Amino acid sequence: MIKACLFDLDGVIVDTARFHYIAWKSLANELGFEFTEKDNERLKGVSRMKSLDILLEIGQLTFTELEKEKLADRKNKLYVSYIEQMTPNDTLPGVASFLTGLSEKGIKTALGSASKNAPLILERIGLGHLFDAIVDGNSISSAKPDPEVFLKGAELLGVAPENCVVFEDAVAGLEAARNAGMPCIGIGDPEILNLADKVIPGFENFGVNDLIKFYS
Ligand code: B16
Ligand code: MG
Repeated sequence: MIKACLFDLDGVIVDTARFHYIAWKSLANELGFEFTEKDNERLKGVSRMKSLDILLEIGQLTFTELEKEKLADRKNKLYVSYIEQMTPNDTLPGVASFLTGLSEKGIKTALGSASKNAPLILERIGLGHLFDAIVDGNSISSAKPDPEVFLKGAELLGVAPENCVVFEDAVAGLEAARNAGMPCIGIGDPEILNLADKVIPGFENFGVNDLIKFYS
């Protein structure tokens, strides 16, 4: 029985992956190497510092921890300048009505994101009030695929992991859901997200009744 839904942010509620991509690409270019959209797939759902490590591995460059902090900060400033321009229109189709539908059925909701910028994004798109709990990169110590982000969300909602459903667009996020013992639905490509119970393209043609039916 579903009592709560936990949502990843980037790639599920909003499409901020393209902003991450152009900000990381700009840093890579400054450092003198190319960074492709295919390379960017490896960064989805991964923390900021882990993302930088992957980027530097692609560029075959090594830096001290202090230099890496500065590089990550540079990328983040550029990324924030993009997300500051976001409006409620940047919410992915069907998301707002799906969240409202859950609340009407008494199903609780939590955000489970790796992003430290989650509060700013929620403020820009105006959806913060539709979440009963928020867990993001500021409140966790272990990144996905560690289950901490989702276990913390379930705990804040007072719901057992097996009664939660996670919505995720990244493999690391689905692994985190599985590690938390939670059912999960992938948003995106079924071939990549094969750990999920079901994969949907988004919430445009998937309502709360479809969710309840799928897990009954
Ligand atoms: P920030 P999610 C993740 O968000 C992104 O998918 C990932 O690409 C990013 O590196 C990570 O947040 C950290 O983001 O730099 O804003 O703290 O998909 O878990 O909502
Ligand atoms: Mg994501």
